Amino acid sequence: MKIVDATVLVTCPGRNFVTLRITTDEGVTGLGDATLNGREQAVVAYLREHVVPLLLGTDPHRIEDTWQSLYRGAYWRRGPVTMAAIAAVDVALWDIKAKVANLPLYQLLGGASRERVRTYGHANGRDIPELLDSVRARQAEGYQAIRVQTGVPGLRKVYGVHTGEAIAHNPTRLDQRAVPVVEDWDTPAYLRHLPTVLEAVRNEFGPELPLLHDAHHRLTPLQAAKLGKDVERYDLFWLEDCTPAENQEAFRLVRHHTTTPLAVGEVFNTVFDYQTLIAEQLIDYARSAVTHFGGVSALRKLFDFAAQHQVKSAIHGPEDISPVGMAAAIHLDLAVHNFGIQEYSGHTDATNEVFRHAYTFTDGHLHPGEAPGIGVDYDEELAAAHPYDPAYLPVNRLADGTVHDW
Ligand code: GCO
Ligand code: MG
Repeated sequence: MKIVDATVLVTCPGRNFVTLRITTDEGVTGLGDATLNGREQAVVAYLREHVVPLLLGTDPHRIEDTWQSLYRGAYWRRGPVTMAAIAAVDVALWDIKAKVANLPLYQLLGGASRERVRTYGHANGRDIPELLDSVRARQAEGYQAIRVQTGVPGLRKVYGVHTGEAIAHNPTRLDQRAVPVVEDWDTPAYLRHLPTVLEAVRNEFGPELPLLHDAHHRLTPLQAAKLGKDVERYDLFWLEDCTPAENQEAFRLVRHHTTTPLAVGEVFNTVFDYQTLIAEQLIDYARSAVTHFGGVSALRKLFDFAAQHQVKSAIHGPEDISPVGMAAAIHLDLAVHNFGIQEYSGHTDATNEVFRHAYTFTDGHLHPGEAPGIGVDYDEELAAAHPYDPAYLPVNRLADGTVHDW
């Protein structure tokens, strides 16, 4: 079998998604997600200019060899653009292999280790009453574990709290291109506020509901240690990205001061980003996306390493991972033994129409379905009705204007 075509598809049914479609000489197609939110076109160019020419004529069954030649052959290792491009190839090739075998992908990954995949959903509110309503809404949708984020008194707009303002267009620029939304930040105000939020949520919903919280890289290790300790009595399922994740050693200080479970990894793209964190058991959950980590092949190896150190999987699954990336994640979730939880927010109807998928969401749990491959079809005609729309992630600034981690 030979690869005869590899096409990069870009669509924006509500937000931008980049998809790689590989076709074989026998007419089998495979899909891979290559979406890197806010930097989409870098991956498009990387794939079109540097990867597609290398794929044509090669054997789609040689997934590991193709992965190694794209990784080692580039010489320039790692990085989100390279690893998102490799991920798209990897998942598209797994999709083809599983379709040829006429099996859902999870069967090739060792078969199901569980009946269904537990998820968590996102609840948020500008204030506590709005958050409590949002938790109720997620519960009504079936979610059995919920991430809680709120506004902070005195701040206009913070991460994870929706205000409807997604893309800002700059009226002073003639080309009207999107500019990043500016959010504001004050760590002491946040550290004072969050325990009161968790107190209110526990009072309302009781001790059993698994609760998660994302600090989104905004604390120093000492502040993160203090927060973890302060909120121990609220029994979080995890505290996510409590301090900038690049400095793995920083987690030693956090870990030594708190028993609040820690989750990290959505900005990582190789196992090397995790070496100290996992080997020293400084975290409890590894949170990378299939889409940003070099695909199913690489994430599977990460989770096998993590399993040796009691670290569980928690694949990153925000709305900016396409249904192709989600499907690949759900197959892996069903198969790996050390599964922890899957993040899942769903997608807009327009997105689900472009990416018709076999996976289902019932009672807070996902199942990848039994369709051969990853179980996603891409409707190119519908996709063409949603052209690329440039958008940035927000930028965070302190009261005096200093840029802070977002
Ligand atoms: C999460 C993440 C996302 C990221 C987003 C950036 O926990 O799901 O923090 O919300 O911010 O994926 O594109
Ligand atoms: Mg996060």
